[in-house]
Amino acid sequence: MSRKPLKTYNYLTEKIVKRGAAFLVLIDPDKQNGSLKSFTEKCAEAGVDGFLVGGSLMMSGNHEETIKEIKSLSNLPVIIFPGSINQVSGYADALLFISLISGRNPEHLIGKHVMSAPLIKNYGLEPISTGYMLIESGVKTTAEYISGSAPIPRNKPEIAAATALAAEYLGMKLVYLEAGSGATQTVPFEMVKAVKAYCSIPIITGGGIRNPETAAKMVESGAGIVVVGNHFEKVSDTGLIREFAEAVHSKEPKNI
Ligand code: 1GP
Repeated sequence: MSRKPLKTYNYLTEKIVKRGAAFLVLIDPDKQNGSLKSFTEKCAEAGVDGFLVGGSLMMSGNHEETIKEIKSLSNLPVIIFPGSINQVSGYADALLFISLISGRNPEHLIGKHVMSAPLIKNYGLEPISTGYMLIESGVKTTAEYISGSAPIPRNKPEIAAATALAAEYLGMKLVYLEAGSGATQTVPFEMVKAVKAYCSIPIITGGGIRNPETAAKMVESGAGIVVVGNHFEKVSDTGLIREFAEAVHSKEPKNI
């Protein structure tokens, strides 16, 4: 299988340039209680730019079947957000090749990558090199517990900025500021601003974003990609998803 290199990454950066930011919805195969078909269709209709699929654990959900089903229902890109090596699948468009740079656990900095790189190559999957930073959000998150790494304290934006700059200098393509799925507190806006002021690769952020106002403020603060997952597991009508998409898309589409 061969795909155009950086196709999905270029799609995302083009969204950032043309619409101000990109809006991704996270689908955790473990947390699918409603109809995936109807949810996927609602997202496509509401102006979502793509899907992240993954989770820290795989308790019951079928990761690959979920990817296949989303791909059969929409033309939007499906990007794997891997919680483990067995979430690598050739059916997706791309994969966030995440290195947990807020932590000091070598397995999550480079170990898992060595194991998964040949698989990614064999599948022809587009890896998007991503510096992944856990940000303290009030409670211990699954990612924090599983990875055995401490998050960046929320009152230390300068640590986040320096870490993001290191990611940029290492050649990473995105920097992910993560409060954790279902977090009670999102990544602080001040931290997003500090990272934006210091480094020039796009910022992706998520964790605990529950209303369009917060999503819009993330973009104003400098986020290029906003992710919502948990909130739509509870309420997911097309109108609400559209409000989020419009809040993230700070620029109107040009009718050329
Ligand atoms: C989690 O950033 C994502 O990895 C999304 O978080 O599920 O809280 O929206 P939520």
